[in-house]
Amino acid sequence: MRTDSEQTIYLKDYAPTPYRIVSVDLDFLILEENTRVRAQLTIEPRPETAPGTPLVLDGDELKLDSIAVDGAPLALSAYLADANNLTLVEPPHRRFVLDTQVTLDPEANTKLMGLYRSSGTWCTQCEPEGFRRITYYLDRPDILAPFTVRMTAPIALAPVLLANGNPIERGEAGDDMHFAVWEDPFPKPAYLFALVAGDLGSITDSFTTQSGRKVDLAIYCTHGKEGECHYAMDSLKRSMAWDERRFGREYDLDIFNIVAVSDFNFGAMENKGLNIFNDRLVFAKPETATDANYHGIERVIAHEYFHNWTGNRITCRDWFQLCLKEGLTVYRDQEFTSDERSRPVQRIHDVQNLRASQFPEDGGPLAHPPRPEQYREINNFYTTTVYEKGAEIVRMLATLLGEAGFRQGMDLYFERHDGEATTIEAFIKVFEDATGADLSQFITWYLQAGTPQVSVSDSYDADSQTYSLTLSQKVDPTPGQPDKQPLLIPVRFGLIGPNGSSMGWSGVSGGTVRDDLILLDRDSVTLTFSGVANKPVPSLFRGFSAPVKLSSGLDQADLLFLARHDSDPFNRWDALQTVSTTLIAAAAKGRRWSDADADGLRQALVDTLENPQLDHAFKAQAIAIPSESVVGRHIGSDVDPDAVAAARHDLIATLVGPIAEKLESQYDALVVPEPYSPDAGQAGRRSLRNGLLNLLTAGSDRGNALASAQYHAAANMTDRYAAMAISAHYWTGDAPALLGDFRTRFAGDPLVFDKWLTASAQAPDDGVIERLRAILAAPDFPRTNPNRLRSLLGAFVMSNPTQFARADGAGFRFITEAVVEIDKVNPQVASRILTGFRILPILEARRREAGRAALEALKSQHILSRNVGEILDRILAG
Ligand code: B3K
Ligand code: ZN
Repeated sequence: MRTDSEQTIYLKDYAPTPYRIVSVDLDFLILEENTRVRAQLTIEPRPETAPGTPLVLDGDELKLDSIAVDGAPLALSAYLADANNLTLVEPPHRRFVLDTQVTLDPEANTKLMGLYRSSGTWCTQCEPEGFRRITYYLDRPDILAPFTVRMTAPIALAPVLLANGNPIERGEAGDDMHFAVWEDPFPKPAYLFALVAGDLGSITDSFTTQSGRKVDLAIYCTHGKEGECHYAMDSLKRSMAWDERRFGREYDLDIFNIVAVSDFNFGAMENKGLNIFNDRLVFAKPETATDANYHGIERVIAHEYFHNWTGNRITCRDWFQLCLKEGLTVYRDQEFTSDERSRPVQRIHDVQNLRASQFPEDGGPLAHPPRPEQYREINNFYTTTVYEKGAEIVRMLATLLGEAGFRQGMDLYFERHDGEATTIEAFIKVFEDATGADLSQFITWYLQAGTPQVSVSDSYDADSQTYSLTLSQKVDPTPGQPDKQPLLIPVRFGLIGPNGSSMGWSGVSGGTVRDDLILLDRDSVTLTFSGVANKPVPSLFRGFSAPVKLSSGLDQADLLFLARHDSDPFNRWDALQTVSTTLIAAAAKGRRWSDADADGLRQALVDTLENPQLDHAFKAQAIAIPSESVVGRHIGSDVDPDAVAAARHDLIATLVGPIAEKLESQYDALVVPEPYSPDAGQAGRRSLRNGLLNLLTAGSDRGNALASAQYHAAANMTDRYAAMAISAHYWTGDAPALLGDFRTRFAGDPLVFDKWLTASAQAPDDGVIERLRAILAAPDFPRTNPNRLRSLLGAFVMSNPTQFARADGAGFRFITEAVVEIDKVNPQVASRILTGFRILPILEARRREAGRAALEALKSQHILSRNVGEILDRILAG
C-alpha cells in the first residue's frame, strides 16, 4: 500500500511558530468557473525568532498565482511554493504584509474541505485543516487573528453573501456583480473561518441578551425549506438563554447566522457567528422528521452555539487538545437537553450511545486516549472517545467538585483563558485553583485509553452489623499503552435494605466516602460500613457516575430487586438491561435461560410498564432489549453474530408469548392524539408505543400485521418510520412491501431517502448485500453526498452485524470495495465507514479471518488516502 503521506505528528514535538499573524484581510472573487482568493496577511516575527528564520505556511492542493511583500513582488529565489507549502526563505525581521493570490475550483472539491459548492451554494469547511485549501496560512489553532473578508460574486447566483462577524459594507460591483465586507473583531484560529455565497431563503428572529443587547438571528436554507427551520430557530433561542442561566455566558456579536447545506462531512460546524449545518440537523416537519430528528436538531444547534465560548473564545493550542473543546461542549449540550427534557431519560440515552459506540472503540484496535499523543490524520480523531468519553470526564469532574465547585472552576476558566488557545492541563488547573482540589490523579482520564473494569465483592456480618464492600479496578492494555495506572473513579452509590428503602450507616473505614460518593483511587478499595442493620443490596455507579464496565457480582434476583426499588432511575434501567444481556449472551453460547429466569424478567418488565410513577419515555427505555451489538460486546470474544441474533429473538419471544395480549392492549391505548408535537411528553409516548411494537413484532405472530397497519395509518414520520424500520429489522413478511411503498411515497426528498437507505441496510436476510450493491450502483445514486453514503453503508457496518460479519466474507468485501471508490472522492467519509472493522477482534475465528482477508486485499491492491491508510493500519495491527 502507498498512502499520500506516512508522516506521524507527535504532541511532544509541539512548539510555537517563529512568526505570528497579526491580522488577516481576505478578498474573494467568486465566479461560476472559479474563485480567486487574495490574502493580505500582516505577519511579524516573535521576539525570540532569529533573523533569517524561514516562514513556512501550509497549503493543500493550492497553486500560487502571485506573491508580494509590502507591495513589492517577490523574486523567484525568495520563496518556494508547492501544493503543500509556501516558504519565504528570508522574511523581513519586522512586521510586514504578505500578499498572495491563488485560484480555486470549488466545483471540483469533492473532499468538502476548504471552499466547495453544495447544490449551487459556495460554502466552506475549515476545521481542522481546510483553511490551507483556501489560502497559504499558518493553519493551526494557536494562530489567532482578527479577519476582514470581502466577497464579490454574481448577484444572480449569490444574492446572499455571508462571513464571520458583523457586516460592515455592501454594494454593487458592476457587471451584475455585488460585494459584501464582513469583519470579525474576535481574534480566531483559521479553522473557525467561514464564508457562504448563494441564492438562499431565510427565516429571521432576534434574541435579547441578559445585558440587554439585541442579537439578530437568521437561518439560511434552500428556497422552499424556510418552513422547516423553525424548530432549529426555537432551539437556538433556548440555547442562548440556557447558557446565560447555567454558565453566565452571553453571546458577543450583533448577529448570529446559521446556514443549512446538503453536502457536509459531519453534523455541523461552529464557525464564529456563522454556523454551517448539515441540513439533516436543521430541517424538520412532522411528516418527514422523526422525534429523534427533532431531538438531534435541538442538541446539535445547542452544541454549536455553546462552542462560541468553549471552543471559539477559548480554543485549543493544538489538535491533540481537541477534547478540551469537544468533550466540554458535549457535556454542556447534554446538560442543556437534560434541563429541557427529562434528566434520567437523557442520561440513559447518552450512556446507551456511549456503550454502543465509545466502549467498542476503547476496547478495540482503534482505542486512543481522549487526549492522544500522536496521529497521522487528525480527521481520524474526531471520535466518540474525544467527544463522548470527553464529556464523561467533565461530568466526573462536576461530580467530584459538586455543582458549586464546578461552576467556580468554569468561571475561572472563562476569566483566565478568554482569547487564548490552551490545553487540557490548563483546564484542569482552573478547577484546582478555584476549589483547592488535587486533580493530579484525575487528569489520567485524559491520558489513558481503555474502559476501566470495576469488579465488586461484598459481605455482611449480622453479629457486628458491618457491611464490607470491595471495589477493584483494572484497565486492559490498549495499542501503545501496555501498562495502566489506577484512575480516580467517583462511585455514586446507595445501600438498599430488604424492604426496598435506602439504608444508612453509622461509620465507614478503609477509604474515602463523601456523602453518597466513594472515591475509588487505588487498584482496590475495601470499605467497612458499621451500623448497618440488615444485609443491603448495593446500588453502585448511580447515574452512571463513571464510564466503566461494572461486574457487580449481583445475581438476577438482586438485579430485579434493584429494577424495582432503586431510587436511582438510571440503575433501575441498567439492572434490567444487565439481566437481558446476561441471558442472551449465555444462550448464544448454548446455555439457555431457565423458565424461572425468564418468568422473573417478564414480571419485572410488566411491573415497570404498569408502574404509574414512571413516565413513558423511561418505560420505553426500560423495556428495550439490548441490541445484538451490545450483547456481542458483552460476550467479548469468539462472537457468532447469528447465534446472538437468534438468542435475542428467542428471548423476546419467550418474554412476550404469555403477555402478548396485554402488550397489544397497552400498544392500542398509547395512540397519541393529533396534532403532532415534538415535545418530550408526546415523543415519550410514541417511543413507548413503538417499543411495544418492536417487542410484538419480534415476539408474537401479530407483529407483521400491527406494523403494517401502523405504517399505513401513520400521520407522522416517527410512527411510519418506526413501523418500517422494525419490519425491516425483523424482516417480516410485509417488510419488502413497506420499503417499496416508502421509497415511492417520498421520492424526491433526500433526507427521507436516507431513512429508506438506513432501514434497507439493516435487513438481516441473505439478499441484503445484493440489494445494497444495486442501490449503490444505480446511475442516479448521489455517490458524492456524505449523508447518502453514511445512511447506507454506515448503517450496514454499524447495525447489521449478521450480514456485515458474514462468515463467507461477502459483507466485509462489499464494504472494502465501496471504500476504495469513496476514498477517491471523499477520504473522510471512506475512513469513517472503514472503522466498522474494529469489531474484528471479538468475532469468532472464521469471520475474523474473512474480515482480515478483505482488509489485506484493500491494503495490497490500492493506493489509499492518509485517512483510510491510518485506520487500516491500526485495525490490522490491533
Ligand atoms: N467542530 C466540528 C467538527 C469538525 C470535524 C472535523 N472532521 C463540529 C463540532 O464538533 O461541533
Ligand atoms: Zn463540537
